Amino acid sequence: MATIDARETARGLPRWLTACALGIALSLLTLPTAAVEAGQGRAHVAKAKPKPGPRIGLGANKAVGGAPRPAADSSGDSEAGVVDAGFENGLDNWNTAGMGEVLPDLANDTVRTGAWSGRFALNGSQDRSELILGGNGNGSVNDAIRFYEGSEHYYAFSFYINSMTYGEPGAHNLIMQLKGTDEGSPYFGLQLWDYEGDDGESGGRGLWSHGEGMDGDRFLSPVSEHRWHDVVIHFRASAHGDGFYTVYLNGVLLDHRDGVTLIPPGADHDYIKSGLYRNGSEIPGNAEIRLDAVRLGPNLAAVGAA
Ligand SMILES: [Ca+2]
Repeated sequence: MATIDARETARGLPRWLTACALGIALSLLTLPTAAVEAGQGRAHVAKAKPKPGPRIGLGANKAVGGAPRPAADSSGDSEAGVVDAGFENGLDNWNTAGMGEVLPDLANDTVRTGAWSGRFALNGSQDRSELILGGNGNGSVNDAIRFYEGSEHYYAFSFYINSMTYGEPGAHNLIMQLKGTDEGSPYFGLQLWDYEGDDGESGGRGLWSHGEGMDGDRFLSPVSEHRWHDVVIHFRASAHGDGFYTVYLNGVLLDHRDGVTLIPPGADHDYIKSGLYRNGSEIPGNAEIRLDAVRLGPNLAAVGAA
């Protein structure tokens, strides 16, 4: 990673100039306080106000700023703005609004962090078993975490394929989506497909992209069953082409696009859905995944992926 070394930038300057610059900087730093004390310069006070943080609905999330942490998941929990949805306290930091036919449950036989993971299982022609990020585990969507224009975050999760009926063109099989508040398809989604590709050779069985913001259905990587895969998504939401995303799989850069729209037309904001979303009548059969180590935060370290 490229880092800027402050010593390097100062090295070429004469010592008096460095001292002079430091003096000016110090006086600028103290200026607003002095002006306030003298009863002048209200404009300085207004300018000095901290900028509001990104608009995510963290207010009611119990895990923000110091939740009980699983032993194996020890970094970053105390950092402000980190949401830990790793299934250690039931469905804490999730809600079940719009979950589909099957309520996800908890399992402790296969976990990525702590003692529990989330289990999402469908059979027959069942369509959906999903959770929305944000909330206290009940059916209210009020505490869903919302991503408005310019919201930039890191979202990490791990998934484990226990059994899978894979999707194909005409049959969605999404495990994660940035869903808009419109009625249409998400502009960002990750799905499990088994498809040879339109040209018969550019596809495969594994992880595929989905949605307008990702340039449609594209094969991203094979993913083996019966092992954990760690995903990190760095994204900035935008309704008008000012967004970006970067997807890492097991620590390797998988996909990146700049200048993309991730909030669909007609939507006010995005939210995160995770689990299984498929067209069950097109691809009937058993499908079961586990999710764990789900975290939303402002940087890689905060989501435990540094
Ligand atoms: Ca866990």
